[in-house]
Amino acid sequence: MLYQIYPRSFADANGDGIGDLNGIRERLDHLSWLGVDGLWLSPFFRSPMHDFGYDVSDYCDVDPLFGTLEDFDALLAAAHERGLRVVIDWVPAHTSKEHPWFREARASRSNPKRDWYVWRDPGPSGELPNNWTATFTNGPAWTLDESTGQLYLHSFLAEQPDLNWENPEVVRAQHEVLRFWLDRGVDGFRADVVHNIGKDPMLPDAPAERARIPHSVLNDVPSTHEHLRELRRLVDGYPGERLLVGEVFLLTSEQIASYYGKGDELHLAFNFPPLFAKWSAERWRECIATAESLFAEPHAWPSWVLSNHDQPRHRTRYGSEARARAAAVLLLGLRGTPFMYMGEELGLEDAVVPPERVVDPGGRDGCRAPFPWDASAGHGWGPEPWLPWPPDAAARNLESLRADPGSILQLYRSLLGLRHASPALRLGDLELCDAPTGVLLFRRVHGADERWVAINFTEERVSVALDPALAIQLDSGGGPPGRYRGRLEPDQALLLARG
Ligand code: TEU
Ligand code: CA
Repeated sequence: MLYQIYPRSFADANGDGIGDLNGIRERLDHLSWLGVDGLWLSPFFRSPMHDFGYDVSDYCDVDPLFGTLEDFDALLAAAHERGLRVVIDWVPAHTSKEHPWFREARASRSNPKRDWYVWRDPGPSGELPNNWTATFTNGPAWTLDESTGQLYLHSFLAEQPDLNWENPEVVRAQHEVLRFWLDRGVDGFRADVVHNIGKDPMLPDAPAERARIPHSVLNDVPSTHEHLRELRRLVDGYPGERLLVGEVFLLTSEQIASYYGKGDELHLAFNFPPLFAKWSAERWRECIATAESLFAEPHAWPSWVLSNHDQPRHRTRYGSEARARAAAVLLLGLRGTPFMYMGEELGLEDAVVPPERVVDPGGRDGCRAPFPWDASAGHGWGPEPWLPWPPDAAARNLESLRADPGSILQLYRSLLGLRHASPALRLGDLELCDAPTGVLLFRRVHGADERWVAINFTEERVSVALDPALAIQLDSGGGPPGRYRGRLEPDQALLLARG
């Protein structure tokens, strides 16, 4: 289980209202107590913050808002002391407009770094090179650089020019970035929109029916796979286990699966279709069957994610705490590597952000609300944090939920403990089993260890016959372990074992 931290919103050590690296270090006990295996930190690098750190102006330094390199080293050491892995974000496909590489590139057409980015001449009447659209604005993915008279490509904001990975110097420079952090001791990288590093050299128009879809979601070319094989060799060349998990933001699981190569590209790729699946047994059954067929060993391994810093939280999407609790059993019962997003363990909903406080160009502020640590007015933060609190923070905060044995927080902790102790849950095969409409039932087996997960996605009580030798180990609804009574309550999930 990897736990995603969005540094701005986790914990603020110096009291400026913005989370920082020292804040994370001071709160590591929470993560050890919860039972996660490692952290993934969203970007904390130098950045003008047009995309809140996904616009990097120096890959090898910490933004002063978050601290210093020494603070990072201290965080890494403290995490490792507790046996927690640390995976950091790496944004290979674009830099900030303020990165020295781009400043040089735009200085003149003949600058040696010109070709580190993607430039084209406008047509005679200012026509654009193609119909690609940028994420967030849905405007053109091209912006004119007035002083040199050429257009540069940006799959995201105009402040985020795309790098040209066709240029071997760019590849070398990005490899150096990875070495810098691997040498410092990080356990791996979450590679941001990594499918977007390669580009079709012809830069062809997107098909007319897809012209309005941001091009970053369509870009899927062979050259990227060559780059990934090199990156995999680089990462695997380091001692210990280092992880390369890629954000492959493409439309289908089939496309995503191809980024594992033959076991020689990404170790893991986020499988996003389930993140967009609605609360439905039938839909989830399909997602699991697809993952079982596509992310098969030895070359691949599934990953599961319900929430992150880009999408409305699943507690908000699914619409109730009962469902969020059942979803926790689902997430931690599946075969593969689960990811959870900070605050998921509190059952946080998205904050309601009034228009005057919206700051993200993609409108993703709601899921980035600060983490409430305690019941006090400041919830463990000094002054007002950079975004409003999630709903109900007076009751829904770490301190209050720790004191409540029936809370969703305690449910997550129990589940993580059970998963750690069970080879079937961590490593076992998964078998989808027949179940009544609206119910998802699967079995996990590893050697003599066997677990069952049963989830009722409906609003009705449903009778489900199970092997009488099975007993409840954990009930998402908070009921006691022990005898299974032949039925599931609405939105209830059970973890069962031979008892
Ligand atoms: O996200 C990639 C991406 O495609 C999403 O931005 C998605 O299109 C959007 O969130 C839909 O709401 C990654 C990062 O996770 C995101 O935070 C960055 O903004 C983006 O890349 C650019 O680096
Ligand atoms: Ca701070």
